[in-house]
Amino acid sequence: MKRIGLTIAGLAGMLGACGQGGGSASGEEMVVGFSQIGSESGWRTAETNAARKAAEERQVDLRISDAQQRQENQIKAIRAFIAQGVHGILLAPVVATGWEQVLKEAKAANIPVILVDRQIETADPSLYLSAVTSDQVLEGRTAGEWLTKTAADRDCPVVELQGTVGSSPAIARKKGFDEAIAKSSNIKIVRSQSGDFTRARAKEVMESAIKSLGGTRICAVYAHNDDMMIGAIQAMKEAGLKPGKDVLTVSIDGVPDIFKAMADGEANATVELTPEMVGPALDMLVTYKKDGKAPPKWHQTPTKLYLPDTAAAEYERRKNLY
Ligand code: GZL
Repeated sequence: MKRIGLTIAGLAGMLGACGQGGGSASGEEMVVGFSQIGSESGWRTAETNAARKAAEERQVDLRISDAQQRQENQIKAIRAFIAQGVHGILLAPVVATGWEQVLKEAKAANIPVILVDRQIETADPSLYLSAVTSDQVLEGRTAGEWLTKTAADRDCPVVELQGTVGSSPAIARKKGFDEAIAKSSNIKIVRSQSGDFTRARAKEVMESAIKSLGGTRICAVYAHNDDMMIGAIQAMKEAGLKPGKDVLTVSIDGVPDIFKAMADGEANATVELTPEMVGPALDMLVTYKKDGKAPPKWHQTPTKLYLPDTAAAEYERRKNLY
């Protein structure tokens, strides 16, 4: 957990100044806890780096805890933030369920919680102030629509590499993709398995898919994030397949390495997800602490499809940002 030292008196003074909703809190007086999932992908690391930068720009004392993709670690971190009396908590929930109890404790402590990059399933939406996420169903639909257009002329068996089981992006990106291909009888998912959003696990899953599918030609791979696609590309090349040529690829995030793969002719499409999630969340918290006005329940970040024609330029533009 990244901590910046603060005297108890200093913190008490700030809490007094900020009070319940009103007070003079502005960025420089804010202490915010961020329960981050881990560092499972290039996108996640970029999100954490963007969070640090956003906090510095707003002079917010942001305390980031890395849960190593374990929900119990996130729950522990949230309880620690409550005990420290932070002004707000940001949560990137590794899975969509199991948050009610700890969010009730934050609510009882009058600490607003904002979800970033993933959603939770709850019957009580008052447990969080707002959510800063993309439309993850739209991401899956965008990927599926690209494939239905690109493979309209052929029978297309698809291998799907799902994200972390039970996470909102894995659920939503599958839903959107399935909806998009539903009307195209030539496109069939023949193998769908979780690669947990990591390159290493996805490579293993792709290796076993290639073996178990034997002679079945794989027409396309759909991965819920680019890092899993990079792992799958390595597996396909080691098996003598030509990703980007014989096997179509489409994935989500827009990390530099997928643009490099597209520029090298080894990938075909990516759906961009911005890593800038914490900046908008901090702005909401500062405004909420100042005037007590609740922000909209959802701050939607944009979704955009990228193809090989702009990949080389996009790679050059992004390679130092991540
Ligand atoms: C989606 C985010 C996902 C990314 C992956 O908003 O939660 O988690 O697509 C990351 O790269 O692991």
